[in-house]
Amino acid sequence: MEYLQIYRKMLLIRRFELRVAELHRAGEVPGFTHLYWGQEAIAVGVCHWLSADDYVVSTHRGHGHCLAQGAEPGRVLAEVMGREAGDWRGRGGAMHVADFSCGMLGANGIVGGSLPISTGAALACKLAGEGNMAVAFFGDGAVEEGVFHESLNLASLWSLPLLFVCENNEWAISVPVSKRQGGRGAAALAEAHGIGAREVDGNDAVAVVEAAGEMVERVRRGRPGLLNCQTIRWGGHHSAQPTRAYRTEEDCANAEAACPIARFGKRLLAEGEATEQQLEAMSAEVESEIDAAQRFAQSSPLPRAETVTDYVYYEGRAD
Ligand SMILES: Cc1ncc(C[n+]2csc(CCOP(=O)(O)OP(=O)(O)O)c2C)c(N)n1
Repeated sequence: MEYLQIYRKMLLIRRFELRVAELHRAGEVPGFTHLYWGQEAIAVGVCHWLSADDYVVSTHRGHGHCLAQGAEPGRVLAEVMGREAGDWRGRGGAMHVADFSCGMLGANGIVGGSLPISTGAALACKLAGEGNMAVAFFGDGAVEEGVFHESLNLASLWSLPLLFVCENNEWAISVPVSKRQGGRGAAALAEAHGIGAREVDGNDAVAVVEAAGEMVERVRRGRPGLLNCQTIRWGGHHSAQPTRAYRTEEDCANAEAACPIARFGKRLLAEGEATEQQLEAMSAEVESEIDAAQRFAQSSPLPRAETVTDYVYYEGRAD
């Protein structure tokens, strides 16, 4: 039953992203947006162990983390579409989706930006002493930044309740990881800082759930951890980028063949956890949830031009 809920959430993220891509092509999403499709098992598998009292900090590819942590699809879509009903009244857009009510502190346009923010959030958790924790999602590109080491060092030194989750999808824009990193990757670097790490197949939902469960347990006991999730980026770096310019047909086909949802669905059927009819019914249900989210977002106005700087700059003083 739990696995069915996990499958449903992965499907929700996939359908959400497919709809965002459609809306982007129709000119309804300002700028461009980085889609999370193909990586759903990671966000859902990790957030499965969190509550709204924990903190999640995300990347530029953040819609999936938001939905996995329990944000309302209509509000997330409204923000992506720049509408007033979004959490930041449409001023933040796709790269700043967030929902503080469920502990989702936000997506982030700065590569590696989730690392220091989550370190601060984890320090706050430790000082509060209430057993909550923080999670930093980041891509393999962030591993090449100095802030990765600074954050690992502080987490280790101060025994912070912080789980680092590297989503190694092989690419940073158009450069493969093999042309950017000389070492043995994020897990080996974490271990050098005294942080326990695990490698996991990020396209295998069950493996992610199990590995994340173990890690979350140790993190809540005050021992930071790192999960290095191997996955494959599905599309272009963002919704408007053609991939064929730098990826081979074979690489793109491999990515789609590794689909975590198809793989999980097959497993649920094989193990008798679900029937074809159940999965079909769930798929229809999720599709109507996305339709409702779109109606909600589209019924909300775009900000009026004269209000464009409202809520952007702080105008008062706290004291
Ligand atoms: C500090 C910083 N440097 C560079 C960029 C430009 N940039 C945006 S996304 C990206 C690649 C990120 O790759 P990765 O962290 O692996 O995440 P992925 O896009 O693969 O999910 C880069 C270099 C940025 N936004 N911030």
